[in-house]
Amino acid sequence: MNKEIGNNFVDVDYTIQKIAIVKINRPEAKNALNGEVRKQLAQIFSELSFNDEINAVVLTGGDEVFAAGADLKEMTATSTEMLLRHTERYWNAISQCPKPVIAAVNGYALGGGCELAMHADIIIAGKSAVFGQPEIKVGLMPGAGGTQRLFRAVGKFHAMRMIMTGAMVKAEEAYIIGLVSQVTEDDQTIPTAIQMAQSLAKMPPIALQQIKEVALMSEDVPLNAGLTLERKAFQLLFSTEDKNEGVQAFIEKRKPSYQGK
Ligand code: CO8
Repeated sequence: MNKEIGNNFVDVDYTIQKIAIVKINRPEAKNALNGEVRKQLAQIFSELSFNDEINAVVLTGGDEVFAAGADLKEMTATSTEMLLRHTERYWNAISQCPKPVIAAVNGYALGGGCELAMHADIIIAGKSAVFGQPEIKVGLMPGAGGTQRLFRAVGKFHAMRMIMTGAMVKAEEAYIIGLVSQVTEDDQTIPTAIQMAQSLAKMPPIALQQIKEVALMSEDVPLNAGLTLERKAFQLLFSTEDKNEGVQAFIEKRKPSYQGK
């Protein structure tokens, strides 16, 4: 089943069991993230967050380009108008998706596009992928996590170079500095992400969601608080049927079958 929303700027493919492939589809503007694209992404991720049939999500812009940033042709608003757009609500719908999200990036992931990729948990980059925060070149600055998530992902000196100079970073370098998880041939980017999503979809979903929640929280809390959160989540998993199934399957030397309970 292929589900299309609104002006079809974002497609969702549900044909593979347990996973959703979310594809930005605005090639004429290099998948630039205009308000409508962001709204549709938010709607889709909100739906996926509650969809019990889906255990993992692939987010992509297709084979040629991930997203060339916010739509520069929509940048004529005043500060007040920008504030009233409350675009953080759109981004929150993605960052708060409790399921694993894998970004499959070919071509440009610039500005808001790079920030969008960084909303994912894992980034698979084709060799053509180019990451950057070029907002400075148009008199702006990152506005959806570029000064925060990028800084945490790659550290101060790589982040500052990218944010302050607008330097573009190709896939291989992005891998070296820790901005992507894996580099593939371009024609393997989406298949690799799908394969990874399929293997994640077979994992115990409650454990995966706890890992995601606790690991992302580590960026915001002191070590001791984070360790306590981790311990509590770890203990919680002892009440899941999936934990019993996983351990029992190991002992019986068979493959586990997880039910998300
Ligand atoms: N916004 C609007 N349209 C765009 C954008 C964009 N960001 N990027 C490309 N396009 C359009 C072009 O205008 C062009 O349209 P047309 O055919 O009508 O002239 C079409 O896409 C094709 O683009 P190019 O001809 O420029 O293609 P090239 O292959 O020559 O170059 C580039 C591709 C390098 C991606 C180039 O288009 C470019 O530099 N784009 C702008 C990149 C940029 O500066 N991004 C940052 C934007 S600011 C930002 O993201 C702030 C984030 C803040 C919060 C997040 C909100 C989402």
